Amino acid sequence: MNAYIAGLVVPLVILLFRNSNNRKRRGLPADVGGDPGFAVRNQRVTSPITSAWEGITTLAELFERACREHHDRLLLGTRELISREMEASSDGRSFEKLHLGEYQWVTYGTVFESVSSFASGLANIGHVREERIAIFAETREEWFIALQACFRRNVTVVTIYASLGEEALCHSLNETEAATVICGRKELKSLTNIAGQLDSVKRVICIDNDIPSDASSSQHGWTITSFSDVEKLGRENPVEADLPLSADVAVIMYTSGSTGLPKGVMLTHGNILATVSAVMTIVPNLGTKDVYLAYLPMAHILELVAENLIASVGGCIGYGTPLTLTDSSNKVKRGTKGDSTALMPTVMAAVPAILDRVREGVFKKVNAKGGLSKKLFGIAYARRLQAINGSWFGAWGLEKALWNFLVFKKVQAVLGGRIRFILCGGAPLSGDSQRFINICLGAPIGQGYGLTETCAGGTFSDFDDPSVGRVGPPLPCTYIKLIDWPEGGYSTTDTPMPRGEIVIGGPNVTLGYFKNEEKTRESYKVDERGVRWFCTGDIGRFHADGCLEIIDRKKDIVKLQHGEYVSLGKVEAALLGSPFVDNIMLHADPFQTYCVALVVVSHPALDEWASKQGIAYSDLSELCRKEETLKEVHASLVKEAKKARLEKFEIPAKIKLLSDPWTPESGLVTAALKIKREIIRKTFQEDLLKLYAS
Ligand SMILES: *[C@@H]1O[C@H](CO)[C@@H](O)[C@H](O)[C@H]1NC(C)=O
Ligand SMILES: *[C@@H]1O[C@H](CO)[C@@H](O)[C@H](O)[C@H]1NC(C)=O
Ligand SMILES: *[C@@H]1O[C@H](CO)[C@@H](O)[C@H](O)[C@H]1NC(C)=O
Ligand SMILES: CC(=O)N[C@H]1CO[C@H](CO)[C@@H](O)[C@@H]1O
Repeated sequence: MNAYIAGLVVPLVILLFRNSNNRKRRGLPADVGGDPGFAVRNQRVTSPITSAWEGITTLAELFERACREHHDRLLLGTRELISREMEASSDGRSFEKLHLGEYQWVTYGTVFESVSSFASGLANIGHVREERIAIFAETREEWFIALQACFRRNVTVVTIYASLGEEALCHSLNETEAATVICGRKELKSLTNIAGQLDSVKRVICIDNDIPSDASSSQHGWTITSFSDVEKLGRENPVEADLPLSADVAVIMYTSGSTGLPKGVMLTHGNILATVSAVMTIVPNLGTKDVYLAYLPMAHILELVAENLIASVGGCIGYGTPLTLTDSSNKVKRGTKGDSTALMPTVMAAVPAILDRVREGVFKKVNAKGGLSKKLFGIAYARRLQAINGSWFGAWGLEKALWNFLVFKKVQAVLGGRIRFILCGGAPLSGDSQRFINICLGAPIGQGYGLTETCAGGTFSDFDDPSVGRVGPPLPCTYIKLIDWPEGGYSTTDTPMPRGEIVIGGPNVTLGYFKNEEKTRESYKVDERGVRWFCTGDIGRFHADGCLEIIDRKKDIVKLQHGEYVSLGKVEAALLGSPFVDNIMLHADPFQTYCVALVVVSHPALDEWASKQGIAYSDLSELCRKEETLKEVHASLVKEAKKARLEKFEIPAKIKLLSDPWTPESGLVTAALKIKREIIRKTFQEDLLKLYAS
């Protein structure tokens, strides 16, 4: 074939592919009951699926079946701890570094024995099945075993984030009257601190064997047993399983909401099974060859679903932590392996904040190297971006192999080099980060949209969909409906796409909030056909191919004094593009005519600017107070706002610069790093008032 013909044919093929790709319908209109609106279902199913396995209706049955089928395969792996060391940094503070060894594996058969023994042990130590068990621990092997053991005894598990504050911890234990708490040594300390306020807790099971003596004091009113002792007790005195039904509540999951005390969402076995079944149909060829790196909190619905999914198909789960994820992670002893290089996973789950961090880290490294490697990376990245833009066709072929070999192999090695799929959820992922993962890791991202209230079920993007910024068609277990929201100016008759509040229906929609009927009635509805619907408060629009895009959030829209609507989330997303901004919260007061913003500055960017300007400063907070800094950052925000074509009233007229980052520990952002508006507003109340007064 001569070059001329090739020059004609190749674009033609691409064009055809592009069109077929664009035309591929992923979601179809659905006939549903309830409030009128624009409803869509997944093209794979005619009505929502409830289970992908015949005769399986609960997670307990699913796990038992998998253990029978994959008896001798490896299921759970944990790294051996070789040593803990303290390392001093240059400023005199010392940090703990871990030296971790290889993964030590146990088979499905062995895990099933542990689960059965632990379940029997629970009965032996006096836990009756009507009582609830709270698991308050970091993601680890024992978490999974305890969860499955509770399922086998039809005990409802209360899940609590290990990073949750004491007030919220007390509230969730108290509200659910948890009788037994399973925790690690570190969490035991928080528990001991609030022991006086816990009336219901009778037993504590500590996962670590070295139980601190002050925790076992009899005055706390609880008995304390180690995890291994409970298992041993059960092995010696086996008790029959007491299996649940599909409609029984498997988990009460406390979500670290952005406002007030956390709410417990009741998830039935049927709910979680529906989501697990649906996600299974989305990830291509999921099976016994897959290795999953588990490090997100198990108290997050995404992780809970992912681990149950992997364990149902015969894959293996290796445990890690966010602080030991890669060779260069904070807690990894220099010269030793991070979790991902030790495990070499094929599948990972991630929240956008983590992928953003990976992306920044890689770009920083490339920039620091400079010279030829930077140039080569730039060329390779641009070529790949062009190739996959709009067509997954460009994702394959010789050129990809070449660039992978020359440039991206090193990036892929950071996560072990074998990643073939990334599940992403918890918050919208930026188009840039999605592209980065597509290109540098050469792996598709399944981006999910869902809430704990819908058991993470909502939408999920198809692996062969190359577009960015969208969250895919409805999962095969859900209907997604848009309904008009006139006050916000969104309607299902809008052109070019129908827009409205997102309402999710189907078997994955949970029973509601535990002991909170009022809130449940506010957000959940059952239609005349018996389908449950959850009103998300998110605003979305449907593309022609049936894929959803999240465009706004109801609560985050404020009407200014002159009647203009400001969508806080939209504006923040645009302003985050400024290099000076690490985090930002826009504040709009309905009694004012303009917005203001709190800006957490990015230290490196500001530092670079200051040294270029020759501005001397002793600490960052001093630099943040300087008039010229304020001017520079504001100008940068205005630039970003113009780029995003924001209206004048949407641009913060005044800003306050903050030097301390917002972290989950400070309580200002959720564990998934979403900002907690109410809390931030309260914390910086005076600063906000001053901004309006000045
Ligand atoms: C499981 O436990 C719940 C709550 O204690 C109970 O209502 C339900 O009947 C139990 N299910 C079975 C199958 O016994
Ligand atoms: C816990 O519950 C008890 C009664 O059940 C109540 O007296 C106490 O105030 C509650 N504590 C908290 C912190 O909610
Ligand atoms: C990707 O495609 C879109 C439209 O198809 C175009 O507007 C955009 O400039 C392209 N980007 C790159 C980097 O090629
Ligand atoms: C628990 C629950 O909400 N179950 C419902 C799931 O959806 C089906 C129909 O899609 C209903 O019949 C169930 O009642």
